[in-house]
Amino acid sequence: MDQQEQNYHKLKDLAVNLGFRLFGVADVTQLKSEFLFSPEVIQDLRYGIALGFPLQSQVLAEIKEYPTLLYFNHYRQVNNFLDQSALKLAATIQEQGYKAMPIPASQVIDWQNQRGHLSHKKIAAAAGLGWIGRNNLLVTPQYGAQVRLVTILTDLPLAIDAVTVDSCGTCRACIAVCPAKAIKETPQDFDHQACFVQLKEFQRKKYVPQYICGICVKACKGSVKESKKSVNGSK
Ligand code: B12
Ligand code: SF4
Ligand code: SF4
Repeated sequence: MDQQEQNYHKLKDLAVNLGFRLFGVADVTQLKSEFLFSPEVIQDLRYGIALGFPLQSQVLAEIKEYPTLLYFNHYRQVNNFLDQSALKLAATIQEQGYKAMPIPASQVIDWQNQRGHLSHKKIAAAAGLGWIGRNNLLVTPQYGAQVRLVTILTDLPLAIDAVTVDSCGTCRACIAVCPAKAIKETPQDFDHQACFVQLKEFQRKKYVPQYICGICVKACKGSVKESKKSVNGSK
């Protein structure tokens, strides 16, 4: 096992001990031009560590035609877990003498274009955690789209995961349920604007105080049986 693989396994063990359920590593060199950071701050950070934590099915079960307050609290708690745990992992990397930048789970930097510092979904897809589904979300074999994500950028040399060959296949479960009709045959045709209008409407009606929904998340279940769920990756 070379040094990069050793680092990978050590970090994955730490991530699992912190409670993360999904772990993968991507080379982000080709993705950096899309990141909303000064280039000099991220120039040495070649690796994107993609981390995921699943949502509770019973919380999603309560969502019918609009997002619930229970889901809103759950969304915040999972974000807190992701941010806190990514911070701990990043601190461990820094203590080993490397750079590590935990990226907020859910922070908007550019309000006009509704963008975060970087796309967790895109890095998670590049790190082999899953694929971008028809619903425009990261879909995993274990949890479907019922997972939230966080990323750490680092220069700690790590083994890189392979991209998955899985896809939505013949499933179209999310298309029919979307109240905004935003979900189409391919993620490239996803209607971001229609989705955003719907989320603003949910907020205007005071169902939840944030732009969330959860309907297409609820529809997108993983195909792996509960008992078989485990932290991914065979490295
Ligand atoms: C701003 C934001 C929103 C905005 C706008 C979203 C937008 N413009 O895409 C609003 C409020 C509308 C929104 C809605 C939702 N959001 Co949101 N949002 C974000 C946030 C904070 C930033 C997203 C961003 O920067 N987008 C900018 C664009 C350029 O990037 P992108 O959306 O990833 O698009 C790229 C990829 O899709 C990729 N791509 C497209 N097709 C393909 C195909 C392939 C093969 C590949 C590899 C890539 C690829 O190319 C695109 C351009 O680079 C992220 C957190 C983060 N920092 O990532 C959460 C995030 C994307 N949201 C999330 C969720 C769950 C939701 C909602 C379900 C709301 C909810 N929580 O109930 C809805 C889902 C809407 C939908 N079906 O897409 C999760 C997604 C988790 C997952 N499993 O994928 C994230 C990652 C938060 C998290 N920490 O988990 N969101
Ligand atoms: S978040 Fe809601 S409105 Fe947006 S695509 Fe999913 S189901 Fe449709
Ligand atoms: S519900 Fe089915 S079609 Fe929609 S994103 Fe998930 S796997 Fe793909």
